[in-house]
Amino acid sequence: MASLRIGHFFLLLILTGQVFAQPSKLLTLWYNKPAENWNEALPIGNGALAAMIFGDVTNERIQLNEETIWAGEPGNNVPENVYEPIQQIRKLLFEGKYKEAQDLSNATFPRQAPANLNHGMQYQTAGNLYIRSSYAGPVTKYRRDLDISKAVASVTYQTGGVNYKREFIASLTDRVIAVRLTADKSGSISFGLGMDSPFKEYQVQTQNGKLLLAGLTSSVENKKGKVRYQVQIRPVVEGGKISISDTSIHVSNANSATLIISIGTNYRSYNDISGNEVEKAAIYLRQAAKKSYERLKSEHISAYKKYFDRVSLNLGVTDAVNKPTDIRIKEFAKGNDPALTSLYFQFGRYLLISSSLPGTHPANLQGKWNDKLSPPWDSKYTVNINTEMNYWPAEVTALPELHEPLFKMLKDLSVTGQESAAGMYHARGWNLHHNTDLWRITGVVDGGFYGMWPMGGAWLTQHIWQHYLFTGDKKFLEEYYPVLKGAALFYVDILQEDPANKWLVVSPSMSPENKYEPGIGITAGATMDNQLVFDVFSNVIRSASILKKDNLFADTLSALIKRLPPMQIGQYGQLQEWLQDWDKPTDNHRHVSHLYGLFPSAQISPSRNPELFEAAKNSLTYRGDKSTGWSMGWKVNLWARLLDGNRAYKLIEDQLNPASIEKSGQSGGTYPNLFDAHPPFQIDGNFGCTSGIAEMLLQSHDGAIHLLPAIPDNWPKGSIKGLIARGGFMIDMDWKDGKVTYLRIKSNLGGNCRLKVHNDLTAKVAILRPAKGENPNPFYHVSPVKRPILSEKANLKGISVNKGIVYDVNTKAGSTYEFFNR
Ligand code: FUC
Repeated sequence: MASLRIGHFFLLLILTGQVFAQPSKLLTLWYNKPAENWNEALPIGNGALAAMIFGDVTNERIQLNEETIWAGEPGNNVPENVYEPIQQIRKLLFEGKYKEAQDLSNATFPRQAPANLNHGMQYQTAGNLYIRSSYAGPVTKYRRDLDISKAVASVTYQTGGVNYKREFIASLTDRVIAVRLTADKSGSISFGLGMDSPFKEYQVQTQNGKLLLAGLTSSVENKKGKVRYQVQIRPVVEGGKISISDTSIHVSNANSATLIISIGTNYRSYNDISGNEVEKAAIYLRQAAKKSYERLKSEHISAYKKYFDRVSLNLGVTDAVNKPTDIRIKEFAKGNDPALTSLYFQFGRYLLISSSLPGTHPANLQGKWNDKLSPPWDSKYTVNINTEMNYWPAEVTALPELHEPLFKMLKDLSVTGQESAAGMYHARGWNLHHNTDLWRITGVVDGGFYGMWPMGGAWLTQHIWQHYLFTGDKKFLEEYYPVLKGAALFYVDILQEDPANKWLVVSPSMSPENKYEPGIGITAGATMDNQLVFDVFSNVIRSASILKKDNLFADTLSALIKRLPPMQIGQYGQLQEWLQDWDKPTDNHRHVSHLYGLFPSAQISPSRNPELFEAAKNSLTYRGDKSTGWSMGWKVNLWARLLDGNRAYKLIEDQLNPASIEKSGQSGGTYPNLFDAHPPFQIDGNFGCTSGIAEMLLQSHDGAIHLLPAIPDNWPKGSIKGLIARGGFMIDMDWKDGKVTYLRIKSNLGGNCRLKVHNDLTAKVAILRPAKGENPNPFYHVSPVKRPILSEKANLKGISVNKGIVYDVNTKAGSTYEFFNR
């Protein structure tokens, strides 16, 4: 039977009495051979530590990371004496002298960092632990897997008549990595431990039964490498014998062994590296070593499940689930493996839990997984899309606590960013440009073409407001209000009056990384900037009113909002990317920045401004589908917002396409370990696609909870549990043929629950009323944007979207409501 849908599947269970596919099987990545390269290895992590498991039974490699091992030392990278050139660039832009403006920007902010500056530091690997064993006979029954329902990786194999198992966890509770080696015959476990690191200088030694690796990070540009780190590994062995040499530890004939791996650095905060790496590593190691492996593991699993189990997704199960994961990726295009999509969705949640726990740093370009000293784009924080995308799934897939590391980073940036705001722009408030790193730099990175984008704070602070909309947490809003206000204050001070239309615009800036003429991207009033400033100001106005403070400042912002440019529809019926009608329908640039207004923002809607909706669709159609991994991840969300489930699904297919290991460039896909390929590996595409799948099932940005807004033909039947809608509504739903067959809503905050569906619902208890007027629930208030300006040449055809049936339900905080297909 080629295709067993879930309904038949339970029948099969009863008939055969076999456990064919239990949840943990559906949530396991598995392979029948060791990883041949890093993109086949399996990631584990606890936010602070991360590891890649290769699974070679004779020479296991565990590649290790600790989140604060970065090149360099504290310090910002704000250039001096750039205010006057920036004024000059503004003037040139308003005079239409774009090439001169770009040339001056390139000269002011050179591509190579000048001697007294830097373009951000590298996130660096700690090194590798090797477990070396030799076996007399051949190894059979090999299996390597990662169970993301528990966050446990394992390798099992048989040799010499003995069954061996190795298990790997990055403990969420104890800040260590633990490796457990067992066998079904006593005295069978023998291995040697060794370590190395790609740093030129590092020391490996043994001390008090521990294997240690000590290192110092790299000096780059104007910064000295000052992060000291130490990896400490303690083997805890039952039976057998341990022998210790200067640089390695050997265990022979043990019954079982646990390796506890701890890593400490001298990092304390972005401006303080006075910590003691040896003590820090030792404290965590000592505490963890007091616990049995079984206890470490069970505490880890329950801490992990607290997050992971909040959401489950079932898109159907076919016998494709019986194949190894790498084969499933190769065969995904056949269209008969819906469970790979749900695995990929959950893998995104797994990666966020494993790389961004409360108290840790935000997930960087590679989450926390990196085997290099100089990784692609330094594996830092690129904030003109990538860092934001990492956090798109946080709220909707019920992981709001994991947003905290990003918020903490914003607090740091709201301090360091005052240096760039004042130093470069003579402005109050704070800002950053398109990159930051462990040291919270806020200056221009990679020169005056890519780097002249002063909008980092504008985009990142959207996450603060969105967290409030999903959780209704006023204390949080109060705590972060100064960060929001500081971001707005910067734009109050830097907006410039465009002489042609008297609009207020950001200048100089760019529509991220795109150009309108060969080599020229610098601009005034890019559409994305106008949308971002609109959101920054709106968020502060609404926060000030919720928190009953700062009336005057809110009034100032309201006056300024009226003077921002409207969105414009250009000659090709497209949403203009720039203030001028410069878009080319042949432009397939990976960034789709002007569509920020469609997603993640909520400025473009089929009911409120259908012309903009149509123009956004035209723009996305011109841009095409295939691109970098993250670009395709964004497009899944965008097509979902355009209510086109089949097109969104097509992008998922493009994403779940095998990526070749060697390639780097503009055509993304998926590696055998399910990591997203830019290529090379970049984690944002994983998170973007997870968010996109959620957007296909549920949206809550446009005045209502829209259920099944973009359901593709390939998902005729399914169920989702635990997604979150704005206003704190938790949604469980089953569907069939595009109709909601069962719906359960838990209201965390109470208030009006406006539901938009595509079939009649009925309820036993809750009272469903046809919706009337604006949604009175304040979390569903949408700030209205200006009417767009249309080019005379724009030939819009009008759109037709299914308006659905809209209900209102009064809800009480803490109550649950059930609905059925009528
Ligand atoms: C942005 C993108 C690149 C890459 C880099 C890390 O600059 O344009 O494609 O993802 O970030």
